[in-house]
Amino acid sequence: MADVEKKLKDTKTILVTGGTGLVGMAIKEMADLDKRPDENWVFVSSKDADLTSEAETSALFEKYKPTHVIHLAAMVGGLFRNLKYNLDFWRINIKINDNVLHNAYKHNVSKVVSCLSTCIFPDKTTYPIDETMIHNGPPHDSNFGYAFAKRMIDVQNKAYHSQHGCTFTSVIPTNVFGPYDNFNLQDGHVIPGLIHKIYRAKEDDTEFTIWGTGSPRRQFIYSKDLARLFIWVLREYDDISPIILSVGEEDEVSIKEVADMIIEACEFRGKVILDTSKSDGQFKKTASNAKLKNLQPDFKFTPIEQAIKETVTWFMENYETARK
Ligand code: NAP
Ligand code: GFB
Repeated sequence: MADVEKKLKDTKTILVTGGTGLVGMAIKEMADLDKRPDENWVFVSSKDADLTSEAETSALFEKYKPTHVIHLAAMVGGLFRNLKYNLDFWRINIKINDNVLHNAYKHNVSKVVSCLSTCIFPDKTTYPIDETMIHNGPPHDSNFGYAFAKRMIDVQNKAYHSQHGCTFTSVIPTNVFGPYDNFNLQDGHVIPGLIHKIYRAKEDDTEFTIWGTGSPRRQFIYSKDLARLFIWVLREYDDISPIILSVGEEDEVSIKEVADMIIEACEFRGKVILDTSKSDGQFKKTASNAKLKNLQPDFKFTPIEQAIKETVTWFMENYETARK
């Protein structure tokens, strides 16, 4: 009996908020591939609890009694959704983050890993950007609501640590893409948006339109690579200061270059247009992954062309059910 009790006592219950999204689904796939006997993973969405509600968040924590939390749930979107709804991005994400972190504290969760983003860094900055620079000036104006809400997670983590000794930390992913992304043309990010547009250009035999000049630069991380790194952070990284999870500066590509990779992956032979009437957003947000490389020197990222091909294949095979 003692053995069973010990096993139960040592079992970690890992609650993943935002568990049905792009990043959550990738973490689920990677956790399933690397099962541990002492880990019980629970993936939840807004159907399980609307985390803007304190009561629903508290009931969720009561129900699952998590020992660990990966906190992904957020109002998320690409440049054009952020341009339209900066107030909502601020209000909704502030509520979700306060409810999740305060319930994690109240329910004695031993570790929380939350999610920031490389787009929250100061717009006027030196490059490459690193983890120490989050609060060194205002973010790009296109997404200030989201950016300030995300920056407050870092403040909250420091406050829960200094007042209560909590191990609440965060990761700072760069732009993520992969299966289960949001392919909605207005609200989604650039890679799913371009994949959806090229799919429709092929179907309707029309031209393929890239918004903006195509010259802004981004570092893109495949969701499955991010998921493997997230699981490592949950298991091994106990510093409360954030860690950037990104490909290297040398892997930064322009929007036009990534569009060309998608054209190649989709074997599109039609006309390509650059609609320069649309915003370019932030020109670049080049981040350093030196801290990650120092801790995980052997980590291998999936080559972007392969990751894009896998994402295109997933979208075509799941077109009917994909978020679009
Ligand atoms: P996503 O695909 O839009 O998924 C968002 C998840 O959050 C969904 O499971 C959604 O559940 C849940 N959610 C949203 N509002 C909620 C609410 N009020 N209550 C409960 N759950 C709610 O987003 P993602 O791209 O996976 O992003 C995950 C995390 O990574 C976010 O914190 C985001 O800020 C961060 N991040 C993303 C990127 C990127 O490029 N995608 C880059 C850097 C950081 P429902 O579907 O039920 O609403
Ligand atoms: O992924 P994205 O929407 O967001 O990329 P950001 C926007 C860039 O891609 C701009 C160009 O330069 C757009 O002009 N682009 C070209 C397109 N075609 C398209 C298209 O069809 N759809 C979209 N969406 N863009 C976001 C932040 O910035 O980064 C969010 O606003 C979030 O808060 C995310 O953190 C990671 O990379 O510009």
